[in-house]
Amino acid sequence: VKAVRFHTSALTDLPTLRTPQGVLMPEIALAGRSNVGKSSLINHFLQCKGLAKVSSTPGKTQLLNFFTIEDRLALVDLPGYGFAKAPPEKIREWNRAIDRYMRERPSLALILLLLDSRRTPSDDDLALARWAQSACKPLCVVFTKTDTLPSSRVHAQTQRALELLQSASAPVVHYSIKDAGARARLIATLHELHLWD
Ligand SMILES: Nc1nc2c(ncn2[C@@H]2O[C@H](COP(=O)(O)OP(=O)(O)OP(=O)(O)O)[C@@H](O)[C@H]2O)c(=O)[nH]1
Ligand SMILES: [Mg+2]
Repeated sequence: VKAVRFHTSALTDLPTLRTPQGVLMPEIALAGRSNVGKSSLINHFLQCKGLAKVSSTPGKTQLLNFFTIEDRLALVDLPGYGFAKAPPEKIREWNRAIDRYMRERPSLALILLLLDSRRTPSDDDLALARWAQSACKPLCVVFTKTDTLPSSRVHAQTQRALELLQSASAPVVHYSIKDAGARARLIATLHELHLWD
């Protein structure tokens, strides 16, 4: 990946990103509970260590962070949901910002719903998947941290999660920042969705 840039952080007053031709830049948003690995995936996928701030403490990303790729595609790192160790007013503020972004962003081209391979999807995960389907927003399910499960268990575990999600038509990607093949799998999926040349 060439020419990767951090563009802006914002919670309200989101930037309007355009290509050099003046067209709205399509955006891929990374959503999922705190600590699932959204920021880590961005750094790994873009091969740019430290670009997105990562932490083992949930609640690291507190703003919507916009990253651009060659001025033609943007990745949006969202705050995590389900993080209870912040003041309730903060959590409400993040949730409102995520909600508004999802509903009102005309350039939102794809939601990557990140799920920890080891865990059962939360009510928030299920609600987001249901909403994406009812609002006809393109969704891709990304199972993260696959390296933390024995490979023999990854399939059964993620299959169970998919049954709960009931998003049969959504593409699925298995991702680990310790797996060099993960990038290529995600690129292939983005390619099929016409978001990657
Ligand atoms: N073993 C393993 N750990 C991972 C992987 N991806 C992320 N992690 C770890 O998970 C923790 C959380 O990663 P983040 O990328 O900060 O998670 P996030 O979803 O951005 O979290 P918030 O910003 O709080 O919403 C960090 O300690 C990462 O090192 C992975 O593929 N495998
Ligand atoms: Mg983060």
